[in-house]
Amino acid sequence: MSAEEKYVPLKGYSRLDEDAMRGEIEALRESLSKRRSIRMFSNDPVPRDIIENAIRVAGTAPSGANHQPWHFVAISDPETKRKIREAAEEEEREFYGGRASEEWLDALDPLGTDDHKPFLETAPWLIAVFAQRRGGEKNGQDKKNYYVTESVGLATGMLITALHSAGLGTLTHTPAPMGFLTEICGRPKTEKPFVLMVVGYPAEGCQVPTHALIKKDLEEITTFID
Ligand code: IYR
Repeated sequence: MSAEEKYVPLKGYSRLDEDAMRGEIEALRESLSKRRSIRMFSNDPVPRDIIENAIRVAGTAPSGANHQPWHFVAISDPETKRKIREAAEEEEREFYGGRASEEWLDALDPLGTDDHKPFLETAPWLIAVFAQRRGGEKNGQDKKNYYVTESVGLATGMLITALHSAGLGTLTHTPAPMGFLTEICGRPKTEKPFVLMVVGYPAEGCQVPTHALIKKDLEEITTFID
């Protein structure tokens, strides 16, 4: 690639004045501070184009060598959701019934979670996120991918942010192990299930654990060296 082809001017960037910067960040902080992981979903449908655009947002995430090592499987089909619920609950029965350490179960106690996952069928959408160990900047390539976990984590964070901005509730669900998703979603074995996002409107009377309201403040999470 010639030096002229290698770069293009940065487009669409405009510098904000400092008050506008403060306003934008405050508005985003205010909005995202209301985001909660929810486990009580309404079965009201969510139009597919909203899910598509949220995934487009996720697809803008930065990634190692721009290989975009992710694949999203968006599921609204009731039969597939039922299969996922069954497989997830089977894993969770083992998890809660002995596989998890006492320490882990103690940490989960304030969340009140158990092996029942009805939301996997109630919620209108499940989005299974897969991480690709190999790929490239274009589909069909077979190059090594880099910083796969970091990249897919960033894309998932942006997906959650996009869904929240549309007024949707999410749950970041990680039944372990998640191998069953590979088969149910028809993905290649070279991809690793990364997370299962549950997406929809909060149910009427939806409750969230008090524990999840505890947020560390700036001084606890930050060191400035300035
Ligand atoms: N996957 C289980 C257990 C679980 C683990 C963590 I770490 C959580 O933050 C929440 C749940 C479940 O979904 O119940």
